[in-house]
Amino acid sequence: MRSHRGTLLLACMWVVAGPALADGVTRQPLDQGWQFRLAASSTAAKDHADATTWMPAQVPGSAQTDLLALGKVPDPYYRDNEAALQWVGLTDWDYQLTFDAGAKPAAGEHVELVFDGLDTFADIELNGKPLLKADNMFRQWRAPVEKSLHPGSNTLVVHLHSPIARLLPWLLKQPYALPGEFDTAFGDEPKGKQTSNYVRKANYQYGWDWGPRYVTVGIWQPVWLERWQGWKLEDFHVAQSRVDADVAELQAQFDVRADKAGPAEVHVAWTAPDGTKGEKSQQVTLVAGQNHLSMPVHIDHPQRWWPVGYGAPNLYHFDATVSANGKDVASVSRDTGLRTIELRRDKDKWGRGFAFVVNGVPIFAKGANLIPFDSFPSRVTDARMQSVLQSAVDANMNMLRMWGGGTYQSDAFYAMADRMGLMIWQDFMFGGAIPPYDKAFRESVRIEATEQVRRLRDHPSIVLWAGNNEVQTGWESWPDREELRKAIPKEETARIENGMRELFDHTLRGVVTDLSPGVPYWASSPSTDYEGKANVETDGDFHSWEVWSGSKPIAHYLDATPRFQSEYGLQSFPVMATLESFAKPEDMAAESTVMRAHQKFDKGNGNQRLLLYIRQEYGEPKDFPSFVHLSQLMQAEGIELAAEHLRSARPQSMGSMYWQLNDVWPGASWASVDYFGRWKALQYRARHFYAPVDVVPIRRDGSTQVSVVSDRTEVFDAQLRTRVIDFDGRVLRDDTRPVHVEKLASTPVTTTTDAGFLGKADPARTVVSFDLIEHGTVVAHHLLYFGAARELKLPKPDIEATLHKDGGSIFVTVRAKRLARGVWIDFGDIDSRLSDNAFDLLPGESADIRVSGNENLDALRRALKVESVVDWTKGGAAH
Ligand code: BMA
Repeated sequence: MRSHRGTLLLACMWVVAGPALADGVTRQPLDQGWQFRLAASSTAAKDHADATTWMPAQVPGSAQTDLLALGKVPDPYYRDNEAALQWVGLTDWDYQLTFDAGAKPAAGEHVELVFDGLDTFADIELNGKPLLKADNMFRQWRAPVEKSLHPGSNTLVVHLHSPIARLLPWLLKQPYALPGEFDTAFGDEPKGKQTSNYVRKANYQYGWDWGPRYVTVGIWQPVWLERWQGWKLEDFHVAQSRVDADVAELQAQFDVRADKAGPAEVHVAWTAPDGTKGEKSQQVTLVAGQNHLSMPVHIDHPQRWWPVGYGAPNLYHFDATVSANGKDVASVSRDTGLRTIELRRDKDKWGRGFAFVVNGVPIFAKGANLIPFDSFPSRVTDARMQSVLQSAVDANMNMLRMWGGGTYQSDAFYAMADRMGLMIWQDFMFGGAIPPYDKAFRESVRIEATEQVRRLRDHPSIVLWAGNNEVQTGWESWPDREELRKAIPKEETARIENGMRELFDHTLRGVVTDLSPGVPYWASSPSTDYEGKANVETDGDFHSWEVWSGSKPIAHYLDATPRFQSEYGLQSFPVMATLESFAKPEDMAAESTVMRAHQKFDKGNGNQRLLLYIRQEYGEPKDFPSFVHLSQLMQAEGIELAAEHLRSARPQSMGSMYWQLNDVWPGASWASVDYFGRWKALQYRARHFYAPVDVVPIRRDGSTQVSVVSDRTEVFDAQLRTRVIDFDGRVLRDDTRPVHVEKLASTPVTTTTDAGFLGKADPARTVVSFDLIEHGTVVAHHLLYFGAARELKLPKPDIEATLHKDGGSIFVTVRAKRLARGVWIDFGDIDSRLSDNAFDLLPGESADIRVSGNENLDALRRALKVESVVDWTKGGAAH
């Protein structure tokens, strides 16, 4: 029966070139030979007449990137070019392709034109006849074309409408506009009249507080011509009803479309991570039309998927095949991981918990929020995503939240996360704007969610689906929402509220519960899953923005211990090399037009907020590069405090996800990895504060609680060495005590007053060093100061730095005579990743830092620069 595997009945039936994919479908990619032009009907046609003739285009792509490729618009990320490109998103564009469809479709052959993604309002014509209308960026669009396709040459035209131009005239006639997120800075919409609420399109493209306004228009995903006959395997899914150490009870689920009823066989073969194989088949009777078939599969002692740090991210490979009349007619392959996910919300003395439990192990989530990788999604490569995800793993993160104001990511993204053991908290794409309540909108979202959950549900990395970002908390607490409620009739408020409830509590929850019941659904981030108010410390997840947005000092992070802090953040500037990519020497000032244009918080005023925090912690920056350095250090030290506070508060808190990991463009933002993948100080620090074992001194009101946090699943014994040292290197105290470190816990070790550490020593010239030692090795290290850096008498450290090769690797050895705060090793324009950076050096201490990415020792030597806090502040060193 199985002897025909691999020789697909359908693959050879069709003449036009194209890869024969095994689901019973042959796909002809329509990605070459596209042209585009500015639609003659657009008002912009007058000013941009040269764009009204057909020009070569890229699919997938956008009008913006196509114009850029032709040199018709300047680099959208350079200086303040953003304003000069706005017209593109306000214009309608036509895309056209002439393609060869080969011979006339055979009798009974199904031919469909498939758009994996259209951005966003599109009218499609095939050979001059209307074929399809699209209005949702996150859906796939299909149309049967057996009847409209010509043998040989065919012409496909996609008319794309500017979403703003299309919606604004309508919106201006409405009695009110639903509150959105960020108003345009370019006058293309009146204040408070945001069209983005009313369209299913990536919200961040309308401008965010970390990114520019580039409202793309285009065909942003691949286009195909699909053909099949007889049978099509529309979906294959491995549902997991029980997974533990003993057994995995699975259902191999096949969705088969059949042209006629009849007997068939479904077969599944799998390869376990260790190479062990298994298979199972079942005779079935197909009906004509849709068939949903489910075959139980039992795997003993499954090799389960584990998040990074807890075991191997094991993946099983499944090959699913449908055969009929003794021949294989359709097959697909899937890699999936077997694991259970529980969102544990036990009632306890602090309220109600919020903990991810994977395969029965409660996991403290350590990570950050992900935003899109670029303003222009189609130019994101797998290599760029891989590098950002690898940075997360390298910094000991285990979870990332794919935030709701962007796009659902590609299959490749989730496959990488699967392989790296990264857990993904996946928002549905709502960034904070209040959605319309009409049924048609909700139905469009339901279809979108159904497609996305089906596409992604076999990825073990996805551990949560969340309805939206900040829609509920925004509605409950933001002033513009409050104003709207006052301005409209009560019944209208009720309609808006019911609409949101319907969408986020029922529609989206229903999709996840039906299609991916093993993964929890959460109505909104932050929320209590519609069991009460959103954004409370005692229940659910929490976004903490009083520090930064509310201008509260960094120490305020210690005043709250939410159950799971899914957002909190501090901004910084990226390194000078990144700034040089978009700014000229004369732009290198915090308040220059260009630097303000790349600072999106509070319409460019964010640099003042940065300065506020820098002054609070370090004092006045000496010059612009110093401001950049200090912004990074301030961010790193502030987030470190919050993250370590949360980790040490385990199990009251079970998650720390700072805002934000990455950037859409080069500029000031909350990111720890910049647009070019360069690590800021925070990313280096995260590697320490998210390490599996960390020693955490938390100082409050003159008293310090030292805890050891451990993500290990076994207890262990260690010693805590405590040294009190003055900034010149005099050791005032050195003692060691045993510590029994609990597993998956925070173990309190001591509480000591400042006087207890210092005796008569000067708090402004003294540091405490904690080393956690296991079997003679330091496994965690932390310093404690008795005041903000500006209150300390930081000495001139006299740092020596030497570069040398050892084996195949290059190392830089740095040594400080006196205490050095925030040491930053820099190679300017030479891109290199260091094994550590942005660290403090104790007097007389040295550190060997591995340099990777560039092996040219001489060039590195010439470029090497090592500085620390005293080099960046106006006051400089104390002596
Ligand atoms: C959060 C996010 C984003 C925003 C960030 C920084 O609330 O959800 O909308 O970019 O804060 O302000």
